[in-house]
Amino acid sequence: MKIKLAFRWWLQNDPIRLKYISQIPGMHSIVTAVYDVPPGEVWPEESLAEIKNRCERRGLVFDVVESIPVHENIKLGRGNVDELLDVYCENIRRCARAGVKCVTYNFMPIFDWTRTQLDKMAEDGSTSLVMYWDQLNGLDPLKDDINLPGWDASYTQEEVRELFQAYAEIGEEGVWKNLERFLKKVIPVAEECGIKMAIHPDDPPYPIFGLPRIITCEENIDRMLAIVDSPSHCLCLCTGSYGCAKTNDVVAMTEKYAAKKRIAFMHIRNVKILSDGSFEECAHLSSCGNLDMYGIVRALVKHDYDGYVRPDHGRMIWGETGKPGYGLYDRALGAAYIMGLFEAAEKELGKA
Ligand code: DNO
Repeated sequence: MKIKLAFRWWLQNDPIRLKYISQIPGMHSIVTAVYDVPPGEVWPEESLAEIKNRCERRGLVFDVVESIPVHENIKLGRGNVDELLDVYCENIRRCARAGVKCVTYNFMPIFDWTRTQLDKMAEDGSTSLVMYWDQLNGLDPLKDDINLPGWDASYTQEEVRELFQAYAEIGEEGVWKNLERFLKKVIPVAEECGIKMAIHPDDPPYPIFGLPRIITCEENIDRMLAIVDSPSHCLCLCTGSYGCAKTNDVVAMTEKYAAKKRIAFMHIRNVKILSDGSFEECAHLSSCGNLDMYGIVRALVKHDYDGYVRPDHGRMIWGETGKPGYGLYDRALGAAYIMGLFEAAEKELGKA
């Protein structure tokens, strides 16, 4: 098998032991980051070395970082951007020295993913993350206090309002311009030190509260990839994020970018879209949601994908408690299922 199976682990904040992760069949890589340094600051090399050593003691490899966060001033193109870009590049170099091969990041304004509830209970008693439009509609970020679960609580509501205004002023084209500046500076450094940068899509891939979101669909991915032509300029193709917009054909997108060798990291999970466009995260099996999981894996195998794959968000099952979306049990089931799909696709395509 060419792919490297990976698992996200939250260091000291994770109740899951590395030993248990290493017991998942086929597990290879740990995906993590230095989480105790704020965006815009340099990561201590000792922290990276410690992660590497801890993983190695369990027979795992620390070679994927998720994420080096992009400071808001870079996305807004204001203030000390040049200094922040230098710090970003320095972090890439330090990761490379610690053995990292792939760095995930995103260019989402203000917040990472958006959900309205992190523990929605399904009929079988499992819980998962959901986004329901009726819980978002009617909220005005410039007037109301917005405290969605999972959103960065370090901002005051006043700061959030100021950021919303700043993004409204620059709009989508402003974000594109700032992404271009970021890529032109960062990708050559990554290429030089043998790291693939993997951009995570906006999750969900459409505007939330009018915030400009640009990594959303095939057309925009093409525009983004054309900014810098480098084998280090890649996608983190998150099936569940792209997949919660019905207009995205995730199998076709996987096929296209795998053929171009522009996928470095696959986040594989399924998602169930409801009639009003709301969505629920569900178990990994194709039959549980809207995505054709075999189709996605088959497209990867067809183009000899040899990058990283991780089971993405799982449900909470079997009474497990912990970080929503990041329990051990359902993600381990996801990993086993994904490996099964790879084995089947390799046999079907004569690549076993
Ligand atoms: C959600 C994750 C994202 C992802 C970042 C990458 O659980 O998929 O938070 O790590 O967007 O920068």
